[in-house]
Amino acid sequence: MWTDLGIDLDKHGQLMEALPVGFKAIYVDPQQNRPQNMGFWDFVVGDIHGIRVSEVVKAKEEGRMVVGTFCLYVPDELIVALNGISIGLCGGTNFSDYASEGVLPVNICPLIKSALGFSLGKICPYYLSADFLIGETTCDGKKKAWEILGKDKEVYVVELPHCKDRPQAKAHFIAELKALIAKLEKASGNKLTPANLKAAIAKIKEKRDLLRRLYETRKADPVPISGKDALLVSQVAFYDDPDRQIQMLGKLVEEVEARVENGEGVVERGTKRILVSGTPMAIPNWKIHHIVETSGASVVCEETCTGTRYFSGDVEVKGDSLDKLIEALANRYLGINCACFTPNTGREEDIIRLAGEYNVNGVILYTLNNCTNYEIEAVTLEKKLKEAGIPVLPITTDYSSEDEAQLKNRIEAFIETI
Ligand code: BJ8
Repeated sequence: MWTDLGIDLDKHGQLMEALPVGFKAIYVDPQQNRPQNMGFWDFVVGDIHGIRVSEVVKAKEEGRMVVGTFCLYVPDELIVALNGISIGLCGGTNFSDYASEGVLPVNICPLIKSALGFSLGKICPYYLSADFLIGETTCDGKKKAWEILGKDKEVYVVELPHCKDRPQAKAHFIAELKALIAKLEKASGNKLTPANLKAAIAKIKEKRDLLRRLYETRKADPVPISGKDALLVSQVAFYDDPDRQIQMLGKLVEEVEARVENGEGVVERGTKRILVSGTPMAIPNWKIHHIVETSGASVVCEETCTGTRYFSGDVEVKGDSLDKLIEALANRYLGINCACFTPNTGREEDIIRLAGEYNVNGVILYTLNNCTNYEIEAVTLEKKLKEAGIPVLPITTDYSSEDEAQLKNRIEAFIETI
């Protein structure tokens, strides 16, 4: 299978050796009393390029469309409705950076560098399996990255309106969704109908509802699941089969809800509670959560695209026609508060609301190096959070381990003061 996919066997082998070692050191060894059902997610990491890749390859052989995506603004519902498979391809490690050297400037966001490295370096079987990629016009780095990736594999770009509160923004986004639908119909050989779209909306809602229930349990003190485990659940949801996710998430949620009822936690009651807000944390980026949770505090919520932004807001269906359903999709997706929009005051409101709901002691504003949009918002957010009486620590970092000791000092000092 690897040879057919064209994988770089050497580099891929190195990655497969390194990942379990890192996972054991971060997830298995330091954590106590994890929910039993996390065993599934441990297995998924151990088998990261195993069963799921075989499933995707088999589905492709059976004629199903496989699409790689990089952003929450690409609606999974459309791909699922057309019997396609959607795989999130954002990169969360600097392992692959060597492969994007020379095609990207040094000072670029690590997420983009990583994703391009995995793709161009032929290390990611999901990328190699994809029929095509769907990019989007969110940040400048991504926009230009599509031009580079496009030389290796077809990239279809969805153009997002950047002033999303304007009335014409919705019309523009709907037109973009319709163009995307035409592309997906052609690639899949299937036709979007009100029936298959409604079924896909219901399936994705079921997955989001379970993630929402999981997050609800994190409002409890003691918290029944670590931030690291909750983050892993969200990271895997981006590429695993939605039906399997619904089944396994259902079991996990029942277990952690029972823990809340019994007052059982992974840490002692009264442990300091942290909300992390900012750029997404693609697998295997566990850096900040690991530092926080080995410094005497718990991450109880993430206002990120690998956190609340992933599941908040429902597709409110108000009619049976395809047009009404597409409009409902546009409404839900334009409600996501990413820093690539201007203005983006909804994010500020979200963080302050979440800080209250999760009863946090402090907020870490997390930004990946060279992510201008989130870095600029962090300056304003720091002031707003302080005005609201919420302790805040801004952190800008990348995927390397070089600054870990320094970050640990800063985070420990922050936790002591809150
Ligand atoms: S909706 S956060 S997934 S764009 S970190 S690549 S913004 S320079 S990932 Fe994102 Fe969609 Fe927004 Fe979410 Fe650019 Fe920043 Fe890098 Fe980023």
